[in-house]
Amino acid sequence: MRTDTARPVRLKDYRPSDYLIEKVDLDVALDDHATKVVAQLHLRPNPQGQSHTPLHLDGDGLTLIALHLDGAPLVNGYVATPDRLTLNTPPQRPFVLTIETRIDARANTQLMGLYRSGSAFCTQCEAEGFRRITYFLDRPDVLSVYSTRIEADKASAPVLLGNGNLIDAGDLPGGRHFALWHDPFPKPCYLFALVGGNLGSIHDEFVTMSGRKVALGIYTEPGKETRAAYAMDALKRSMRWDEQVFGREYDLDIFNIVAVSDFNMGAMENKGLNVFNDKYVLASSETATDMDYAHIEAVIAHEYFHNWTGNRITCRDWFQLCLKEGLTVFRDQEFSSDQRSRPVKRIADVKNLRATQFVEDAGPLAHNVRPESYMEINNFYTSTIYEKGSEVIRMLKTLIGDAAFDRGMTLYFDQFDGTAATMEDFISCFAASSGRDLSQFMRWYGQAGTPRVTVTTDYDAQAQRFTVNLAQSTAPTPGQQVKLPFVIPIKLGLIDAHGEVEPLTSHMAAAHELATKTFELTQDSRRIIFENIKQKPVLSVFRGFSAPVRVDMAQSDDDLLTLAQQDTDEFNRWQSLQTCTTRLLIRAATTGASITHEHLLTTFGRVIERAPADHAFAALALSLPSEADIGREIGTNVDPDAIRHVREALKTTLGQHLFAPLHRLYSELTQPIGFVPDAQGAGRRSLKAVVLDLLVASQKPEAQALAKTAYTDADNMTDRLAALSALSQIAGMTREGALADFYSRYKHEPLVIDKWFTLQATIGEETTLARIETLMEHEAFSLANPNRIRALIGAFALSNTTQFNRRDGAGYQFLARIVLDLDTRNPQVAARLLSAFRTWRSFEPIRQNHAEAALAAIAASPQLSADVRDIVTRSLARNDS
Ligand code: B3K
Ligand code: ZN
Repeated sequence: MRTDTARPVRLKDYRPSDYLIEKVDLDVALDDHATKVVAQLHLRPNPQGQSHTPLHLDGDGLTLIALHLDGAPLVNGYVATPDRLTLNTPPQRPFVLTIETRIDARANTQLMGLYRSGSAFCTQCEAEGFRRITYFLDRPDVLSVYSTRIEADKASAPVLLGNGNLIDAGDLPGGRHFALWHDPFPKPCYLFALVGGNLGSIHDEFVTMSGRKVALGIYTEPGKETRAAYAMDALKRSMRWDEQVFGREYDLDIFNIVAVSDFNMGAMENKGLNVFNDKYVLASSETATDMDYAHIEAVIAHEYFHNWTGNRITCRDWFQLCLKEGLTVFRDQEFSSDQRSRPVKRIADVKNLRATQFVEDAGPLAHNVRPESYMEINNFYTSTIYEKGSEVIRMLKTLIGDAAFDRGMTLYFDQFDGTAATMEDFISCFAASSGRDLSQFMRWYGQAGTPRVTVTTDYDAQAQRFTVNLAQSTAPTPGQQVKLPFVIPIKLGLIDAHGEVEPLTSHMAAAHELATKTFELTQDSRRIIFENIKQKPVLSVFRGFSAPVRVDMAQSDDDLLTLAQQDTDEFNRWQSLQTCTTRLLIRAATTGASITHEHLLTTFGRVIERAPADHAFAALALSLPSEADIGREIGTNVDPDAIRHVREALKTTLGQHLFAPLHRLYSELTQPIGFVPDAQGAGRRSLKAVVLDLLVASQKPEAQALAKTAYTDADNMTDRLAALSALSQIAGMTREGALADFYSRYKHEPLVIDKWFTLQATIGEETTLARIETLMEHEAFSLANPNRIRALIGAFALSNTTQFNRRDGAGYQFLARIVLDLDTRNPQVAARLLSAFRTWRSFEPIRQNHAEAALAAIAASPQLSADVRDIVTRSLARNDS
């Protein structure tokens, strides 16, 4: 564990490296406790750097065995510690440094560098894991050509995989064998990977647009390889899509994916050898839900798309992380939109953005899409970098138009291929392609926080004039008190009794704005006047969520419900109903107002009537805002129990009031159709789940009987889990019986048991914390496996609003204990769990006090990792520093 990173790394201190490593020849002899690594680094002074400086190579917990300079043993002139190797006066000409280290992969519980997962050795190097394998210039702007020779015992590790193409392989004496891999594309060391072990596999082929054959392989735990078929299909679709939409072709002869069960995050885009959390590869209708399939498709695409956005063009430094992540999320979102339903995908993405990024932006961990300093880079793989990073690119596309966006992307690929680039490099391509000055646009990268846009309207019937007033403001975030105005694209439309008002005319708007109906707010405020509007219209604003902002608009409930039924923008149809429901729930939770609202009930009734036309959309429309959504909108002095109470009450009201139509719809939806994991089937099943949930919420005994039947009769995991989830709403023996049955059915399927853990961790009852403590003793639970931790403890802390935020503070104390324990083993996962405290200041004072005490208890520990120290320090800091 590194505890020595007490100084922040700052963007403004960036300097090119004084030395470059052009070529790396690695020889790795795999062994459980003593893997021998011999690294030959072909170094030379960097003409762009300073000369005659010492050479500092990064290390992390390394043991140096031998060191040679140009083939001769080095006896002095160097200092080696576990964390650094320094050559005081390195040659000022090209030279070769040969470094031998030993690593204990079995003892590696951080899962960074070389470690064991199941029957294989594997690696994870991003962000700074390569330095746990050998001493290196571990920074993304040092690009090298790698050859990797891997040697291992043939019986226990028959499969040996590396980056690039396979050059040679063969048997060795003593039951050992080797493979030699060569990757011709210069890359930073964070993209290095190797795998060696006993793995099952499936194989396929892809012919690229220029006719080159690529051998595709997916490797899994032996016996599970047939479950990689959907991932393989998603991979081939991703490869084709990137050719068709971005003109990007794959560049090596081989593309391999390895699924492992112990992994700190989702997956990793190592060149030609992606390593995945098996959760994002393995799927069968019996073990995976539609959501799992959709995630697999998205993550497979994401990692594949990194080959161009991340690998061919990488980041100059870690401050530019959004250069690859924001852009690659944008690309995978576009891919999924093309493969499935675009509006449904958009709604899902926006829900996720608000649930993760808006929350981050409103609390102590808020940071720029391009941060300016960090203590621990691993804590910056956040929703702000990823999801907001993608939104910023989406806005850019909206602002400059599709054609200029496409030309800008092509320019970017042409100009920066093979380099380590910056955000300025990227944006300069779009400035060139659109002829626009994008300097104000860059504020999206340099200012944190979610802008708030206030919208008011005025209709002058006499003058037939409709006025829209827009104003923006952004609250201070840590370290940033003053915010300058952003460029905010606002897509809007006007709806009257006959539908859309068209064409729009305004003397306040530019011609291109009227044509695209995308208006730009670039100052603190702006007024747009529409003429010749014969009837008072309803404003539909931020269509398709055209900017990642919060909107304050005093629209009447009736106007919102009109939009919910009539807006031609599907996103806003969904949004308007959500906004109206959220308002009602907030009024009820904070003032005790009634939750019965006739017009709202009728609108839900209409959604049910229209559901057969678009199942997936109806499922989203019928889902109430989550407890966290409501809390986020309240913002301060939040009482999660009050929120849960009114939300459950509304569900019951809806379930009872609409029981008959819901029941009819449910009967239609339960007609057997067979399981196909496509958007259509998934939409139908998601609607069935939402309808069942509302029926059960009605508290009618016949509804519980429906859920029991649904559970028993289910022929796929999506339906079975939905039924179990509906049953778990009701405390009692039925629930406990179903949970026990589920465990006994799936006890040999760790990824399914994770769902079982999550379901129990998210029950909103006071007994849940005790249940979790018991489950931690369960044979299926392990603090060594990140998926198990996230499924049980992560789900509790991040998704169980009432029980994690218990008024007696027990949820906070529990998490603090786990974080301290886990920190000694896996700091990255511990820090991620700790980020559950990011909303602590939004609660009422009693909860705030408990949360602060729990954070202070963590901060008081003398033994914290850099990861946890960073999160706890920022979480406790006052906002005004
Ligand atoms: N680039 C990796 C994430 C690495 C996280 C390191 N802590 C996966 C991805 O975004 O595709
Ligand atoms: Zn990524």
